[in-house]
Amino acid sequence: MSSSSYDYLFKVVVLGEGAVGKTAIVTRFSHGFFRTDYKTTIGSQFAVKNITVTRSDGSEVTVKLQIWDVAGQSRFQILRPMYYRGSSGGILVYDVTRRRTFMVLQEWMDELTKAINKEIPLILVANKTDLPDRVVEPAEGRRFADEHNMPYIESSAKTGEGIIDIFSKLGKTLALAREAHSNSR
Ligand code: G3D
Ligand code: MG
Repeated sequence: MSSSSYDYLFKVVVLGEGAVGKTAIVTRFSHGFFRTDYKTTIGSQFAVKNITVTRSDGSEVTVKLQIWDVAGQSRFQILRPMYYRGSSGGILVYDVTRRRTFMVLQEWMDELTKAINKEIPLILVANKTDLPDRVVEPAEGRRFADEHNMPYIESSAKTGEGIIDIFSKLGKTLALAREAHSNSR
């Protein structure tokens, strides 16, 4: 199927502190490789990729995800609300080797909610699980995710662990919610 053919299109934003691995996750998902030489994201950029979602009756829907990789550095803070607009879902990323990136998750959620004036489905991603110097334990991440009613996924953009799962879970949530909504009208 060509990538121009799809049933639903959703804008997804990737949030989190600088250097947690947002660009690495998006690159790994959309191109299937891990690079260490790309530049710090300036402003924002997006990648587009189709995924296939299977309904409970076994039929399939093609979901096109437009994934916005928003710059985490505070000097871009003033621009970010503009990039959040129109997003249907979000991926909230922290780095398991840096506790600070976990402590500020609520601030990222608040910034997003404030910019778009509503709550949208989010997925919590604990990235860099391949590194030996992990400090944020899985139970802590899972608790935060439970408290905010979102799925929790452990990932490594380096090994690829969890990467496809992040996008297929979010894409499925968004597609099925859209269908439930249009069926109820
Ligand atoms: P950001 O987009 O959130 O700012 P980047 O983060 O994707 O630019 O990643 C920041 C650094 O972390 C990069 O290293 C990148 O290679 C590394 N990184 C991202 N994800 C992982 C991961 O899952 N495992 C490991 N080991 N490293 C990861 P450099 O050295 O290029 O700055
Ligand atoms: Mg980046």
